[in-house]
Amino acid sequence: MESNTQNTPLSKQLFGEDFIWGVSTAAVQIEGAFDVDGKGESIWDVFATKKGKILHGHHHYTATDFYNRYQTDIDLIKQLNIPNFRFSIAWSRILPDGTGKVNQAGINYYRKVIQYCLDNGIEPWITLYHWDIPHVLEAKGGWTNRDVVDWFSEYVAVCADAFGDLVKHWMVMNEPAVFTGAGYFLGIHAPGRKGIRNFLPAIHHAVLCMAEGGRILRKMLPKVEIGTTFSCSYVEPYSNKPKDVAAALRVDTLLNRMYIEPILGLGYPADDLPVLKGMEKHILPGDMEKVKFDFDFIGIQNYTREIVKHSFFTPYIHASLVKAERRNVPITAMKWEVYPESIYHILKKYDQYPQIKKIYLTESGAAFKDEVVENRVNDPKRTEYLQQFLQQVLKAKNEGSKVNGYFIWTLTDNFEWAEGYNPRFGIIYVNFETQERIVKASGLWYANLLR
Ligand code: GCO
Repeated sequence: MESNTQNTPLSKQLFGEDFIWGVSTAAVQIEGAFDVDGKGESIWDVFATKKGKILHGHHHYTATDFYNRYQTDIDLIKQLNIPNFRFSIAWSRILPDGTGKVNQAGINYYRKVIQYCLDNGIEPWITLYHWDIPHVLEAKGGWTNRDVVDWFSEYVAVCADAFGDLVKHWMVMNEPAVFTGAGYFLGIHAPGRKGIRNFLPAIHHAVLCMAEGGRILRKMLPKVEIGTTFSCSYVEPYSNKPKDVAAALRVDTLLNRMYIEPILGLGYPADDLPVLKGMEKHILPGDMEKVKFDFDFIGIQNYTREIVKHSFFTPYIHASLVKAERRNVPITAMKWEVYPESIYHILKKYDQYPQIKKIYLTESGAAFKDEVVENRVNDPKRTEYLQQFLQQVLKAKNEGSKVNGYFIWTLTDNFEWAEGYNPRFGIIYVNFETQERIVKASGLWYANLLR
């Protein structure tokens, strides 16, 4: 039965006492300080030096200077009444050479951040891998080299040991579909590799690492809550023509099923996405057992929906996305369709997997052009998007969804990967010249909701 929550004003009580409210960030996008205190090079540090890879020649070398300003930003989180803060650890701060020598300064830094959260009554949520493998490991093949399972396992164990006394919520990985797809197939994100030859092994190794990372955390920290996060988009066919419907199924499999199903013990969905059959040569005996892990929660991240049609000329997938701009629908600064209903459908889909115990929405947000007027930023489109999105979450929750948490992407405007600094996703505005922060109207709205 569909419940009608569309017209109920939002309040946090409607989501229940134990619903988790938070905000999300990622190391590369905010920290800056890319070469200080013993940090090694990450793939993004190298990618940013390559001409034409990042729009306007932007780079993340300073970003929002969170490395030095973490206290200011955590103070702001507190001011906005946000009880949970999700951030990632930069592998190359902890293990500058990828493996081996541990950089104590890196550990000390994150312990200070974590302790400052705790001192302010904010619960830290750690993501172990948000797309920044050390460059030395990429030089040995990175995610395409099966040794990454050993490298990653070592890194996870070092972090569990370093932060396990303080941190109760862990996410092994952020959006494997994006870092393998954009980084190892399309070449538009670091490390900039292309082709199916790189993509297929990267997928399998990322899935192995997610499960292995989960096992290491559970063994070393039996009491903490362990999850991992996936990017999801609601996929619909452009028309009812069988070819478009079949194309939509392939894209849905690629975007929404390929990484989670092996983890849940269902194997790779190669029947619905035949190109995955090419992965067989990377799967060793026993691997399909190793890719399973019983996560305490699954993190879901959703920004939009995709409309798909058959495309004879697109290799492997024979499908293409019908761009939102061409569909005459409202779009964000990323040119993504504004479609908050997407999350309702996504939740319905993931609720159907009995293996999933709990879902947190670990990212959701929207980039719009912001303007500072008299030291204020009025961003009604963002607030409206976030409200409508939450209405859809509530609707699903009232219908029995396993969703029990929501983290806004993101705290401050930041480095949006290959798009540089132009798309602003923050609920806090950043002047990148002066590093001044201004809480946007959307930030005040969130603070009010969480009061
Ligand atoms: C993600 C990305 C974020 C992006 C956001 C907007 O996890 O999806 O990690 O880093 O900034 O998705 O594109």
